Amino acid sequence: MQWRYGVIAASLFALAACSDGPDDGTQTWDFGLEEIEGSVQHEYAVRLAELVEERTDGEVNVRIYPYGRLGGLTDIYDQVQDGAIQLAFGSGFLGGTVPESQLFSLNFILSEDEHLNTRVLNSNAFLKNEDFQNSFRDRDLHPIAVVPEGWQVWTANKEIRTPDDFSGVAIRTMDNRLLRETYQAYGADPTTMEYGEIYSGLQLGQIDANIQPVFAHEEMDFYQVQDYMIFANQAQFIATFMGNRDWYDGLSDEHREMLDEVAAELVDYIHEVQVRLNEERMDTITGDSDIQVIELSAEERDTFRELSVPVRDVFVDMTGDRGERLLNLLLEEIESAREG
Ligand code: 6CS
Repeated sequence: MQWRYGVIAASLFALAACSDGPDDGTQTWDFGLEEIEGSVQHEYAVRLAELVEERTDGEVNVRIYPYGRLGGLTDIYDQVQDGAIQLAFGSGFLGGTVPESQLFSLNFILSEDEHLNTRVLNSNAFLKNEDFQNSFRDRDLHPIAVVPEGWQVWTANKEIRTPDDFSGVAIRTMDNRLLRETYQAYGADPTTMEYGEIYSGLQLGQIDANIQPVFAHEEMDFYQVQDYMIFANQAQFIATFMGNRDWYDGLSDEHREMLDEVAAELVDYIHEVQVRLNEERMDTITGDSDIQVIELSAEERDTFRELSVPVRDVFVDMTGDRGERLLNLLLEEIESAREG
């Protein structure tokens, strides 16, 4: 069944309750997701809510808003920046708000080991790095954790193994310049489109191809209108779990430490969840369709890797010295984790 997003105005008004609770000392933290129920972000939010409620003896209640309840993707970011909600996930569309977050859109900068990548991204050396923190904090946000959700997998209606195969293919990317430049370098015609519009975009032929982690291809039904799934392991889908900066800074020490602790505990938890969800959904896709699955060879991947390297300069042009330091830091931390 086709799924579409829609703004439910009532839920925006419901946010009037915000973080201040009734007179009994309880609080509600509103948490906006970029994904629907059943997704990796939803699993994360549900577990976070359970742990927060448990550790505060019910004093804090986390209210979850799956994708579509707060409007489109950039509406979610606007609301957490303004403090209308307290917590949110931000991924590819966040590039317009936090340009440095496009670091996570660069291709071929991570290792092949997803768990290693997850750990590096949440290490003190990276997550607590001043440049990383300030790239969010300068935009009224505070990054609490980084959540990789699985490899970004291409789908199309034709076999894609080389840049020539991408010629004339209108591929939908999330809305950031890094991704557009990357897919242009690969020879495709990148087109930006809101998450909730992709299914109809594919069905109506406005776009020919798509990029998502497996679980999203399945839960949004995208695979039903595509013939090929191509694994290039060029990038992982990465979201940042973030809070409104002033709200985070204004939390009691007890609540702030508890939130940081819970987020740290969820690093390994959500890694296992995303691996399981992506495997299960892949079984659903292959069991339910005759989609052709392609895994690029090392040589085929190398061709795309070479084309992706100059796009790193685009990232540096857009984000200056801070972006360059962050890119170098991530490359170094991945390399030393690989060697260690
Ligand atoms: O492609 C997108 O727009 C969305 N995909 C996922 C898997 N999560 C949120 C993101 O906005």
